[in-house]
Amino acid sequence: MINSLKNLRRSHYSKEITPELNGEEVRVMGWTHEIRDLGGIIFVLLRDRDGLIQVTAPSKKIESEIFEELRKLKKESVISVKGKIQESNKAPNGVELLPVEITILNESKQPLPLDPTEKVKAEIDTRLDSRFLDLRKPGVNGIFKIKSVILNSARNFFIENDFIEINTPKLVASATEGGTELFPITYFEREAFLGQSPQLYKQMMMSAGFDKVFEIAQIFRAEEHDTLRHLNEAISIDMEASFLNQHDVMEYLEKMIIKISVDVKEKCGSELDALEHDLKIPTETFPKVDYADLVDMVNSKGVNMRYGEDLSRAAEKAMGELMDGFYFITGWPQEIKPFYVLPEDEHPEISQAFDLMYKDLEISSGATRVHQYDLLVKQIKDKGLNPESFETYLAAFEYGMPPHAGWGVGADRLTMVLTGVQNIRETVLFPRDRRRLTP
Ligand code: AMO
Repeated sequence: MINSLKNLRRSHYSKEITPELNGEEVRVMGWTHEIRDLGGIIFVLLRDRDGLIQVTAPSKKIESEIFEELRKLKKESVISVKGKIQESNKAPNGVELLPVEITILNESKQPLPLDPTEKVKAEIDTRLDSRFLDLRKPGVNGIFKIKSVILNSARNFFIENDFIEINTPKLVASATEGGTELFPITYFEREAFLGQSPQLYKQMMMSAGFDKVFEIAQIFRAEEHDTLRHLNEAISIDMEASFLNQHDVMEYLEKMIIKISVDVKEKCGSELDALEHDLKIPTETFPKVDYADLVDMVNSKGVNMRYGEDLSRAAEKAMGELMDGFYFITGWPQEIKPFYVLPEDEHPEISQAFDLMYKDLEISSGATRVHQYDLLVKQIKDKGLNPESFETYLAAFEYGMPPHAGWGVGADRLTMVLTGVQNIRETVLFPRDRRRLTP
């Protein structure tokens, strides 16, 4: 029979039940992870958010009614078990529960589309189709506990450094990062787009006098490629700060990455163990590779790259073999960077933009921005864009825009680095890619 919750409440999570509580009575709630019926004794592994606890039911020691209830249990059903704690060197955490009351709160349909015990391994597509079951796996939900720590740690970093959290619109009228990667939508009688980046808004907040802002939010990119590093909906950690240049904000970026790594290592030991990931805390002062030198480095690995080209996948891989850990790429040619990037005063063909890489993966882009109206209009035109589409953005530059700089970090890519997973889809609850719009 399926029961409602009534006044039943959990007294402990599985991980809180330790041998020191021997003899005490507790109530746990969760899913039936595994059931082993040996005739005279039934073992049920109950799984909750944080782990497993074994319920041990010898027919001679418990009421026959409870024994029969346990015998009828199906995998992944939701149960509440009140039981007495006994030390046991054979059970997880060295403890088991002798049940005194069992309540079935829901039953799971059988057979399961996916095995949360991971005895049967599933392909990523099968896993994503039944993501709610996939997320019950301890290793998988560990990725999201780590992501939660990453996002919280980033937020704390900004607050500690006197930044103001902002929320900017995701329904927008024009492109920020170039026109090809936009998702068009119908906005009443007009066409609009999903925001690719808070770029223009975070810059306008500098004109608004907010001085230091950050935003953690979704970005939408209609990129066609189907890779292990691209999503069509990603999370970006963005910052922008006035009266600073690229070097100042690179320092912020480095400090934030180190703080996040320390927090994850400190708070997510068991999750990292489950992922078998040995997280190394990066040391201060990430190496800086000048773009011109990078071209030589890439060519030295037998990958053809000409000055003025963006990094191809082969070039990224070559760099991944040469660089261990985080490093910046600086001194990019102005021509391949967006219109809002400020060129060097003395060498206008070189930009004041940088990327942060982890081995072969781009984690972040940033720059000192153009804050001069005329130069900005010129650069918009040089990119073949129409300044009229940027009218309301440009207005912010006509009435006292301070010099400023900023960056955006791909939170999902950063999660890949800190968890060691190879496919970006692993780091998103319900990923959106070229082929996937559900669940
Ligand atoms: P950029 O376009 O380089 O820069 O994006 C910044 C970072 O966001 C992540 N990212 C993605 N992650 C997964 N899937 C995608 N399709 C995807 N696209 C981007 C990457 C990338 O480094 N406005 C600038 C930032 C700035 O200058 O402040 C921008 O958006 O990790």
